[in-house]
Amino acid sequence: MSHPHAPVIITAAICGAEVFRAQTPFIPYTPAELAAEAIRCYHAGARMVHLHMREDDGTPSQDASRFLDTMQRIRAEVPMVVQFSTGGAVGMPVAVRADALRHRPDMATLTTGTVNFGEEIFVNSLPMIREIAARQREFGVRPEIEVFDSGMIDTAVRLGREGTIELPAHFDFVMGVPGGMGASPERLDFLISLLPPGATWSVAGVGRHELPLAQAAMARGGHVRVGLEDNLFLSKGVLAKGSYELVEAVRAMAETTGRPIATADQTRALLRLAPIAAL
Ligand code: KMH
Ligand code: ZN
Repeated sequence: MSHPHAPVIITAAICGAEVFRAQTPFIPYTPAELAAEAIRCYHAGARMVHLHMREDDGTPSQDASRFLDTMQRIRAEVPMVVQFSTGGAVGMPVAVRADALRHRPDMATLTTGTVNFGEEIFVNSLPMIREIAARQREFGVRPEIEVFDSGMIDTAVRLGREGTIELPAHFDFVMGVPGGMGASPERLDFLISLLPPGATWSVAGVGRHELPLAQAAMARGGHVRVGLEDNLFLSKGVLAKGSYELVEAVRAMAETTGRPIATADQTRALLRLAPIAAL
């Protein structure tokens, strides 16, 4: 495990595919709104943005030109790691989910297993995972392994052995999705115990678990993902006015825990990305 006072990377998951204006007026939809929110999150302390796309009316989308537009707007302003979702919304085919990888974001997600997702199923068969991973390799995009249940870590290790993904890798534990693993510090300790050598990891707690699990991750030397994709509330009954407010809350936690916010260069080094100077 990394040192408990090591720099922390905060990832902002700013829109996802399941949150709409009927639930919160603060969810961004358009590339301009998404980029503005990502930049606010950067200034609040986030060093990576996890992006989904929407049509202007909020319909979930994996439109490659919208991804590119958003990434270019962000990169013009801040040195933030840009991570595209390849999960998209439940039911999207792999060709749609993986299309935007050709625009070469720094990273993209790779979920290494199928999971019940509320009343639906987020399908990731081994052939689907291999296809997305192959496109990531083709375009030099580093995966973030999305883990919704513990077996997904074991699968990632097997995929590493067969050469489908490069290990060590960065893992994100999404904890508290109904149908996936629950959210608790004890489960987090178990997940950490399964990681292959050299892995880095973050935690995304869903709903009311978001900030308590951020604190648990911070205390264990891990990294943290927060944002409206995972949780709408800053405190009980109080909507966050944007993902940036959740990032600010984690930044305050980092200060009291003695974890400095990673610089842009430290972030890229920790995630094994090319330095900014080489871009
Ligand atoms: N929207 C979920 C079905 C990812 O971004 O890679 C999948 C998801 C994971 O959010
Ligand atoms: Zn996502």
